[in-house]
Amino acid sequence: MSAFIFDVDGTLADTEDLHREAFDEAFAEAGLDWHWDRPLYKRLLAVSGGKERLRYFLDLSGIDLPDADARIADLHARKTAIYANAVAAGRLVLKPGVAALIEGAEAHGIRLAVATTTTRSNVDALLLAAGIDPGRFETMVCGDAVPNKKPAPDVYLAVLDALGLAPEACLAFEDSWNGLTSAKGAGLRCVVTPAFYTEDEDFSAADLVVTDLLDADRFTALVKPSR
Ligand code: XBP
Ligand code: MG
Repeated sequence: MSAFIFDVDGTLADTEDLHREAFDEAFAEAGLDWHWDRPLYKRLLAVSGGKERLRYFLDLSGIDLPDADARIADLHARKTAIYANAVAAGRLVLKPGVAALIEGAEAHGIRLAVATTTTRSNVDALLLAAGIDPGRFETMVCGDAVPNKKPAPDVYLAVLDALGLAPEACLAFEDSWNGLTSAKGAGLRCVVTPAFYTEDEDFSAADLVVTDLLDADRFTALVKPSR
């Protein structure tokens, strides 16, 4: 038995600029004059998790937001809705090779899972917009389901536990240093396809760094050596 465990943002699709736009729209709707441009967002991406990223922004900017926990939760909920609507409207496409890799894995009997920091509804919106039934992934561990987000290994350890598999039987797919570090902390082998915001990060710990996920056989062979 073997499994592929997929990160979502930056790996299944290059999503982060749409997350950034959704944050900005939520700020504007709430009457806040905050603007997250690309250089700032790149810096903020050091912190995974949208709510945690918002808090990091407040700390960096020296903003003392009254009732911060509740305001962050409200802003993030609105941002999530804005993002999911944009995804459902077709604003994103899967990265090259992703759909065929999912098909190829299933054809080889390789089990599918998701290990992500993002919110579950964002994952469903992305897969459904791409015509992929989320139910094809037998396990999804998302967002707040674990106490510590990437680069902590918690999310991958939770997926391995749910699958009942040892890390040696699985292959993780990531796009960022945070994600790679999380996967490696759980003892997994990891393929990295860098994304728009992560291409200059340190991937020296990766087992393989590729520009795309085309040629599914290259990856299935890593968990299913041909006899
Ligand atoms: C990426 C993240 C997320 C997204 C935004 O997760 O760190 O926080 O940027 O999504 P991954 P939320 O690469 O692990 O998929 O606002 O829902 O957190
Ligand atoms: Mg990612």
